[in-house]
Amino acid sequence: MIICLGPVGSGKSLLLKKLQNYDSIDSTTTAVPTMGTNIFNVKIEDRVYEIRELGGAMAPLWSMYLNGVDKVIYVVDASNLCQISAACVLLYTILVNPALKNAEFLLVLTKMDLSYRQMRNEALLMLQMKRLQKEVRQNITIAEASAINGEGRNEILKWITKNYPPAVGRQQEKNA
Ligand SMILES: Nc1nc2c(ncn2[C@@H]2O[C@H](COP(=O)(O)OP(=O)(O)O)[C@@H](O)[C@H]2O)c(=O)[nH]1
Ligand SMILES: [Mg+2]
Repeated sequence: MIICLGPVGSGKSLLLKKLQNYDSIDSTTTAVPTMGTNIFNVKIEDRVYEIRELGGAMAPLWSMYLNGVDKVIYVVDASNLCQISAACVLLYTILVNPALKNAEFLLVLTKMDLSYRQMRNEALLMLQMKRLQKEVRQNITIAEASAINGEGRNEILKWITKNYPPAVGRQQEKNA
């Protein structure tokens, strides 16, 4: 299974919507905060991948959903450096969770349309990525994205499909 998590308002829902459908989002789209979990079925080359979003507000309960997870998409708002240290703590707590010791991680710096390149480096520094990558055994890939202009979309889709058996035949669910 693939899960997507990150702090409240970091941009998970909008990013997953953008992965589902390139044309569905523009600057007029508004999002409703996720209270529980959302399932997004993302179709990539005729295969459907199920991605479960865990709302940031339920971070204390995340560990209940980690069994059987192969891939983790961790979303950080790159335009909001004030949120970064909280994002770092949450990321660390899931990286050290035994259920995820063999999982692959994708760290997505999103809202790059509001950010600028230097802030990306700043964000990675504040997340202590260099140190984390040395301390944990999982492989962490880093991507930059924007749900508004579609930046990073292809890279993320490629990461999802890499070495991954698809969840075929599942019923397409409607996402709120
Ligand atoms: N400019 C910009 N705004 C974004 C982007 N992604 C999300 N947002 C906005 O950030 C807010 C929170 O997004 P949402 O996807 O609901 O966050 P979630 O709580 O992580 O699911 C919403 O107002 C979105 O419109 C992005 O890539 N660019
Ligand atoms: Mg959400």
